[in-house]
Amino acid sequence: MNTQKIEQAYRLAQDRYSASGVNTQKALKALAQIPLSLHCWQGDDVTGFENKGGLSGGGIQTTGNYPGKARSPAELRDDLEMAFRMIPGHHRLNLHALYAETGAKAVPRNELEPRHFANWVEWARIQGLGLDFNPSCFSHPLANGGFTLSSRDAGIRRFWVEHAIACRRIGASFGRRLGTPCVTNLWIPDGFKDTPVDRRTSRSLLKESLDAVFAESISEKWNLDAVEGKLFGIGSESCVIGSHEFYLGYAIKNHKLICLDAGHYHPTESIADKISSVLFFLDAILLHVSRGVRWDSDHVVTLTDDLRAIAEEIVRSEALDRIHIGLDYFDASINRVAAWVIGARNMMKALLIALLEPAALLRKAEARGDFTSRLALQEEAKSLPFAAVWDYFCMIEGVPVGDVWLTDVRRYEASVLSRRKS
Ligand code: RNT
Ligand code: ZN
Repeated sequence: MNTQKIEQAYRLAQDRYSASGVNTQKALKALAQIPLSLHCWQGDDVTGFENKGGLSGGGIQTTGNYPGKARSPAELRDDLEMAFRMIPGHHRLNLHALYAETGAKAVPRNELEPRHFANWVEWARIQGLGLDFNPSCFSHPLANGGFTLSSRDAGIRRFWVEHAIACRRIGASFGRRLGTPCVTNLWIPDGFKDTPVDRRTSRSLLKESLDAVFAESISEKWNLDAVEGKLFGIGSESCVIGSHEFYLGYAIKNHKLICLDAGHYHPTESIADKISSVLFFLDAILLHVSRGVRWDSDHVVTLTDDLRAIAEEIVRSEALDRIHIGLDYFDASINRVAAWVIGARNMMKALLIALLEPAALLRKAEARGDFTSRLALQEEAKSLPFAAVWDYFCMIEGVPVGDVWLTDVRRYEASVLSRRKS
């Protein structure tokens, strides 16, 4: 697209917004400073590089076999670089323990060390990316029974406790090396397919395990611990041990971050409404922005009302520095680089729309109890020319404007992805 036209359209939009009391320059400045944590696992369907066989039971499922998935850390990093070139702003990368590079030697997950992520850290440093981290308590023989940290088997519990301890240390090493705290998020698949009779024992085992995981004090300057609950999963339909209430309670009592995953609640329950509540009781939160579709919690993020509501609450919170925004979805049925780009651009777009909200007018109307004006203004705001501001943002950030990025990704697909034989 023609640079001058993008600029012209932006100037017109700027005037239009300023008539509603909105400063577009200020919005763009704020947007450029909001990092997203891009999840590495969209690039290879949560496979990792431990064993060639792919997911080996327990907890996570992807569907689809679109060609071209990354088969090695180097390929995954190439794909990520490609994706980051299409996403405006300055972001982070979210790694899972599964993505360790242990060379020829297999290293059990409870023995992982910072050195197994040395290449990732070096690459992140060069790319100017902060790193976030996750223990991988799934896709493993010891997760096959459906229980990890809450297993009735003390040996299995011990293994996963040691893994999570190792991960906190690895997270801290990322933080120290890159000079920005790593959010290390703990999610486990534990739960019952059918109705349990003793939820309490499982939950007390989980609590005990968590206490052991977090016993070592690690500076929050380098590592921030988050815990992620869920309503149900495949194979844990009837009861998830680490439920929302369990972890919210744990996080408040133990000074942890709660991770709110958009796909982990009842279908009409939105995490947007939770943000302003939990921020009273926690220093910081982690979001897993995702899109639930029926029973799946992890579709590619699209620009839905739900996403917009999440972005609005992030912006309205005036606590942007306490909200860590991670993406969490995986679709193996479409081009994986495109999936990253679509979801991340949508998150940024939703944040921009939220930053362009005629906030002062809306707040005034609400404060005086004028809900008619509030509704009228909210609806009118939906057709304000945010697209011109978005195009301009992409342009000044040096990323493709409009759907041009797809041409670039297709080219990459033809020259790189489609040559990968699995
Ligand atoms: C699973 C959780 C979890 C995972 C990633 C891979 O339901 O959402 O966050 O998606 O850790
Ligand atoms: Zn999640």
